[in-house]
Amino acid sequence: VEASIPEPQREAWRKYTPKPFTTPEEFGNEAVRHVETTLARSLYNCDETAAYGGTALAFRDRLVLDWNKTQQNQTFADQKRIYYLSLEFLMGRALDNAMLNVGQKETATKGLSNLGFRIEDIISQEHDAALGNGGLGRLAACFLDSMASLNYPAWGYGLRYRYGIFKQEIIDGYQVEVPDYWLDFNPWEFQRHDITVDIQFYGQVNRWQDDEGKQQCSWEGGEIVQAVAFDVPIPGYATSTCNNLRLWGSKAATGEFDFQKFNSGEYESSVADQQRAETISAVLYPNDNLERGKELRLKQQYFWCAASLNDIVRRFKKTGRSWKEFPNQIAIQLNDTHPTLAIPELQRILVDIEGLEWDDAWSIVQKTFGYTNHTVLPEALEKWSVPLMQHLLPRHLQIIYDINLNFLQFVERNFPKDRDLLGRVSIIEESTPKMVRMAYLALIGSHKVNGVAELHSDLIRTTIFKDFVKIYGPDKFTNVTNGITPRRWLHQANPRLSELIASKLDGFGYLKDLTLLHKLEAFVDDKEFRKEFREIKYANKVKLAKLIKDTTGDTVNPASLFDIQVKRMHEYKRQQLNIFGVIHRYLKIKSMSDEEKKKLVPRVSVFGGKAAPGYWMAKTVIHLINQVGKVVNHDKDVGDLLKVIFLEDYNVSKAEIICPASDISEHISTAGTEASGTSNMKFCLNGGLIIGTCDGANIEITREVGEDNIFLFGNLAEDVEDLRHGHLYSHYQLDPDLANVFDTIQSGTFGDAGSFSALVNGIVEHGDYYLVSDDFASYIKTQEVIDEAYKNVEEWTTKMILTVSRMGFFSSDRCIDEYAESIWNVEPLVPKDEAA
Ligand code: OX2
Repeated sequence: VEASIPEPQREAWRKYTPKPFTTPEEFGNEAVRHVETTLARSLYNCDETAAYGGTALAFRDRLVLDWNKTQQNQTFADQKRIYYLSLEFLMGRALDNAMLNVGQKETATKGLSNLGFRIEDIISQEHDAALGNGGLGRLAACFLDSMASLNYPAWGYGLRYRYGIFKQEIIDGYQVEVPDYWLDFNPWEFQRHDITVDIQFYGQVNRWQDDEGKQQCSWEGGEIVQAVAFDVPIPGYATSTCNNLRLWGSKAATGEFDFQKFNSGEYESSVADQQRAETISAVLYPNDNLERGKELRLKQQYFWCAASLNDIVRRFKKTGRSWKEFPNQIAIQLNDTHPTLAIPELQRILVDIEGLEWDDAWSIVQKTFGYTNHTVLPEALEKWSVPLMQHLLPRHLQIIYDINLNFLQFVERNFPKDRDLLGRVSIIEESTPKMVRMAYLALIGSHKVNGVAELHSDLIRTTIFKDFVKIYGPDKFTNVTNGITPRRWLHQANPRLSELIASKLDGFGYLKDLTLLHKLEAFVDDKEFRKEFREIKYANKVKLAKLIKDTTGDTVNPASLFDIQVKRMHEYKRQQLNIFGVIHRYLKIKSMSDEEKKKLVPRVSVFGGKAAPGYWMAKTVIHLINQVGKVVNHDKDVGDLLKVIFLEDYNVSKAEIICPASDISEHISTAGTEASGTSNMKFCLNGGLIIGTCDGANIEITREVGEDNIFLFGNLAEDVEDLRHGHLYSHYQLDPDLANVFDTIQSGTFGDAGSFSALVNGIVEHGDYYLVSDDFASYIKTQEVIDEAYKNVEEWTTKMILTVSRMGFFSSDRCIDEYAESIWNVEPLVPKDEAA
């Protein structure tokens, strides 16, 4: 109260308050002022970097005004809020998104042009915010955009990594990792020097009885690290709602402890403490769908969960409500199991610090949390060793054991005759060492568990969480099929298509209700529309061809069929199947007559994606793709008929160029392994067709676009287990075309055969876990169907248009409304001046 301007002076404040720019001149004023004052650069020293800085700061000012207002409104309204906890937010660039969301891109384009700059050049100065690995982190970013656009009161909580996902360079055909230091100029964050939380690690637990004979616990000693808040504004599209993403950075605590050290002359060791504390938020772990049990990772997880919960609880306590209202005010969503420690942490706060009874606290905890599972791959399911947890978080381990005890007693009461069940569902795995199963803890501590596509949600109910469906009943489990934000993935990435659609649909309303796209079907026979649609696709391919030229030096013909697979490199995603198919095509071309060649559709096979630095097999596949490219791209017999491109350093801003430029994209995981996939949606939304397996969201995409508009192949998830079993217990006959591909690799055509022997042997001798050999023939056949279909330009155009018009379901807006309704029980808070 004391910190606010007194009533009589508020009129003056309102008069002085900055007004948002609306004309190119006003924008120019702001941008130049920032270049000259904030950045201290002059007319004679303003390059594109400085112009980016001025532009970003001008837009930041705009966002901040909305942001302040939104936060104030949300505090006054005092209704239920969403807290989305994610270790990854793969945001990409912010400027273009900010300009489009506040509806001032044209203003800035003109203003910059007056100053002699092209807006594309300015936008591309920005460093990607790459605080994520792949789909999981990008999903979190799309959700932030949707929550703000739909006016949900929501905050994201994450870590402020100093180094995001590494930059990938390809040197001599091999991946080389380069650190991604992205913070030297980041105008989008605000350090909140006043918002810090002390986070404790190690130490021991003391138990005693208080005067009333009640058991008390306290966690003492150990070391303290300070969490500092950095806030990032998240503007909604066509609304003044601007939400907050709070990222925690780590610092040494500035308590007495350090001060003493410092004064007693231990300068060096206190600096060392500082550095040790800062390593907690130093680097994003570069693994996608893989957990490696590193102590520093567990420290990151606790650091971030504890800081976020402290913040959430502090805000709740200011409202003066009683604890049992906590779940009516707060929904916390766990993005995979990475934030699971938030569950025992909230229980600890409520019981040890706030003095609630265990059962009352536990009921609050369960009602507050929801857990989203993103994978069934065993190597990605998090487990932490009990001794490690005992050492780092002794009180939390006790709490986990107590949660487990109560849970197992509950199970025993309800299923008294099933002894094996207790061992199977225990949070503690009885191995050496014992392990804490984080997915079970997340599930038990939440009121809802969801998968991310229908097949995936069915799979978790029937495989990894089968016993829990029996224990809790089916209602605890639900599905929310993933989605993507059409603002970034259509409007921003493909402005011409977005414009064309708006011209047919009476404006851009469809960007806020993507189901309106269905109205495009009425134009499927409109000649002019079809022609423009094709021209746009072609222009996007020209743009990608330029990116390929600039980064690899290779020339590709935009009239070719562009066949694209971009995603993290992983055996389950089967880039190896794709490159074996490419080799097969190469061999076929080599054996063709000139007459036969004339009938062939020229193809460009584009790959992109990072391999985890320690994932040797994934790196081998990158190497093979590059080696195949070297041979094929310079083979005179082949010419334009086939080009093989590996685009280095695939990231969000490259995806914005790539997704609009595909004819076909590949989503070819072994059935049952890809929980959803989200790039499949991005490609379709931009008029690209899909070759894919019956996996993840491909199945629902098929349901929406119709079987005629997608190219499916391969075995079904239900048959995978038997097929694997078959490989292990009998010798199988390799498809002759695949055998031929392997012979070619082994003959040294693509360089040292030895480099690729593990890849080939994994399939030929070691059980072919990902069923490449089982799906190869149908993959090749389907690629031939695609070649034929592509020759028929008219039919292909129809498929493209129908696909786009049927993608309405896959907006992340639809997903967020589903979460809000079925999991969070939260309503939007529409800004006053926007209420209908
Ligand atoms: C990914 C899944 O692999 C992908 O299928 C899904 O689309 C994405 O999450 C968003 O739900 N790490 N990354 C994922 O899961 C995990 C674990």
